[in-house]
Amino acid sequence: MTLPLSHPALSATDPELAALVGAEEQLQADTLRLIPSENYVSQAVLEASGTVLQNKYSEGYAGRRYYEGQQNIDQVERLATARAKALFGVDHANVQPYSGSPANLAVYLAFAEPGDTVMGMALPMGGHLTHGWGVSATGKWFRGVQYGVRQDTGLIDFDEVRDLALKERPKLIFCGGTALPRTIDFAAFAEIARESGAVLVADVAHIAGLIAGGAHPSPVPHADVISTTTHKTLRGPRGAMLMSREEHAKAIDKAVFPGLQGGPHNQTTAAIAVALHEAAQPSFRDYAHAVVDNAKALAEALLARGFDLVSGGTDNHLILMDLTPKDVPGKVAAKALDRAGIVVNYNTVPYDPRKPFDPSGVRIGTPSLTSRGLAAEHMPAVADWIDRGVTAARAGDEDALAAIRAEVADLMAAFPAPGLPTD
Ligand code: DSN
Repeated sequence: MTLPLSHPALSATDPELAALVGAEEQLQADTLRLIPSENYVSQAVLEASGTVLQNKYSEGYAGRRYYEGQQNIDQVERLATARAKALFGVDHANVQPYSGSPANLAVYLAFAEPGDTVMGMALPMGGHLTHGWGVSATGKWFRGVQYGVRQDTGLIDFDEVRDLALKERPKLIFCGGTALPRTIDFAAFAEIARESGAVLVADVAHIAGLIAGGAHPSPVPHADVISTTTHKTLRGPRGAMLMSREEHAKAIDKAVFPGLQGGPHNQTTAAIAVALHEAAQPSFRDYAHAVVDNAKALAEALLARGFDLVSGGTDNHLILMDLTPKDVPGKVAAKALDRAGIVVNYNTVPYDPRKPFDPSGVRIGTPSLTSRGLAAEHMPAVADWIDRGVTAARAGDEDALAAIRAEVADLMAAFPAPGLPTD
């Protein structure tokens, strides 16, 4: 289905750029987007993020700015902050971090000194770069020690985490990550952080929407600090938030501004406020539970087709597949699936013998397709396309990939994506 042309002012001023935006809209409409950290924002979030609020500088915090003319901006930020506090049940929220990595860097600035030991899950095990991984500033300026998952179960071994924490005495312990298909046991991490004298940081970027919708346990009251992006399952604009108990509020605010950032992106703050308002509605609870139901249904359908899933399945929105038994490298499969209109990302699996740029796995998730209204009954068809796509990747069968692409576009036409132009 061809989408109508949109963005008249942009088209008039810069047709070249407008054409690229139009092409991206068409791509997002036609394809099955399975990258677990992506989503479709609502039209309301999209509108809020494209407003004149971005014309305004507002270094500082509401009521304490370094520029005048904040009559409306202060209210926007207060609204976003109040909504974050109410939705997640926290004492304090800072909605200014530009994205997840700066948010996490602000946590280091608030609680640690360069050279201090910090602990997080190793990136190839499912952690995040900013949890002290070597190539990141957090691993260069701090001493990162890393835990993983057990090779036999794909699950975190809390005895190993405790032993490491008691031996290394890190200033910070990060829990959460980017490729974790299972429920995070915040209470277990909190106990270890208490025993070892560390600040516990729950990085819930991937699962913030599930937490808000009651489909994953909350890190409140276990974590000292909660870090999240706002654009994944939470379905807001690209941005981030830091939340904490009152005792840490000053340290966090000071670290974000003036410690790390200048003026907040007010148009993003506004769009975060809208997303938080949407996430507080009963329909968002349905959405969050549907994301998990769909992921479980998809995992079952993939297992039935002989796929090897890390940890044997999923509790959340995400599935990590090891394609070694299918005899196709993750990157080859991801690129073939892309040609078939199924957008995934290649990913390391725990104990991956291959390199991160050419790993054994593929990471998929259900936040986007659930936003379009696909339900558990559609997951066998999705698994079938993945299965046929991986088989075609192994065989180099471009005709089969093209056939899948047409079938995918056909189904997606029946499920219009939020925020994309309609007639
Ligand atoms: N890039 C994000 C993801 O895809 O999980 C993590 O920052």
